[in-house]
Amino acid sequence: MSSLPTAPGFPPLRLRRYAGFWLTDRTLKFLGASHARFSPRPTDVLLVSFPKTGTTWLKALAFSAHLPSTGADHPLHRNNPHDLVGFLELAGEDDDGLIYEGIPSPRLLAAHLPYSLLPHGITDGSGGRIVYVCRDPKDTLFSFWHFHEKTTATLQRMADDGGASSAMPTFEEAFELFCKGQSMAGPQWRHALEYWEASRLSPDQVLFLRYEDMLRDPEGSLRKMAVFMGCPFSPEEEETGVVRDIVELCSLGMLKGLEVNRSGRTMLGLKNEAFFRNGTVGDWSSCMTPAMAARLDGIVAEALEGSMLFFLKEKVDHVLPYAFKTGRSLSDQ
Ligand code: PAP
Repeated sequence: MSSLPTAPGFPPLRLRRYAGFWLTDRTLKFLGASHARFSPRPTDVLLVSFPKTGTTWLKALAFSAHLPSTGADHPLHRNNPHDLVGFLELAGEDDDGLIYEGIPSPRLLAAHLPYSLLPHGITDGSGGRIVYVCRDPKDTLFSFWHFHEKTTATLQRMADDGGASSAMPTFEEAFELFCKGQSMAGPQWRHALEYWEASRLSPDQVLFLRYEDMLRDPEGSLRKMAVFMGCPFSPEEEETGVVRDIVELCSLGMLKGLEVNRSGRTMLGLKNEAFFRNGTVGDWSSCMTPAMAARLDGIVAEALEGSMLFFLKEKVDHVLPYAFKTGRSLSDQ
């Protein structure tokens, strides 16, 4: 690890560049151990995202899709979604045994890891299915900015452990770092591109979702996820409104208002409330000038050129029939 290039990131943690991504020491330590300590199962479902792109919501929906009802005894009434679906890379460092081996099948797990750095057993086709969610990078950065403001003390502790500067950056400084890809698991566009390519090569193994589409059609997105995860809703469940009930229970307004999410803490000691804010599209415009937005869009467009991946789907619908002919593989980058 000590031989890898290091740089400050946003949030202000020391990051190291490995295999094209900027990663924290904690993630790098996990990578060293994970291949031997994680034993994938064909029934596993892994929820993957770049941070701040819809992870918490995806966890709540996927978890609920596996349960028969949304009544008062539903675990979301007493637990933050992050406490119900654990991150691979946060699995107990000191535990010598296999990671998450105690969870009965079908297991629901999560990761912020790039596709190319997942344990091999997951990506070689023998380790279950992956649901990936992506989000417009401008909104991702803006969401990160607010999360950072709400969790400064915890992030400072993490920064101290990692030897990084814990000084509060300005939004402009955070923007510069994000544009250079220097954020946890960044660059975001490379992260999304790997999963996009994997979803095109193996649509049965990787489902690629967009946060913006989920906001537009939460019920349709949930149905799609449930079919993909192997737990489609039955006609009886459809008739009794289970899909609508799950969407309601997992809505931002509902989760944000629950006592557990207003007061408790979750992984790494982070406040539950920090994971719930506005959940809208285009919020970035209150902090980013049009010139900044155009610059970030340009960086993303250049990185994705020829790949057929666009963060906003309207573009996909428009361009896909033509772009399909010019698909470029990740290995060309
Ligand atoms: P994480 O990667 O640290 O887990 P993640 O959940 O991916 O964070 O991102 C948080 C964003 O999801 C927040 O977006 P915002 O800052 O733009 O508002 C948060 O509000 C949003 N979010 C959390 N829960 C939900 C939900 N149930 N429905 C819609 N959006 C949600």
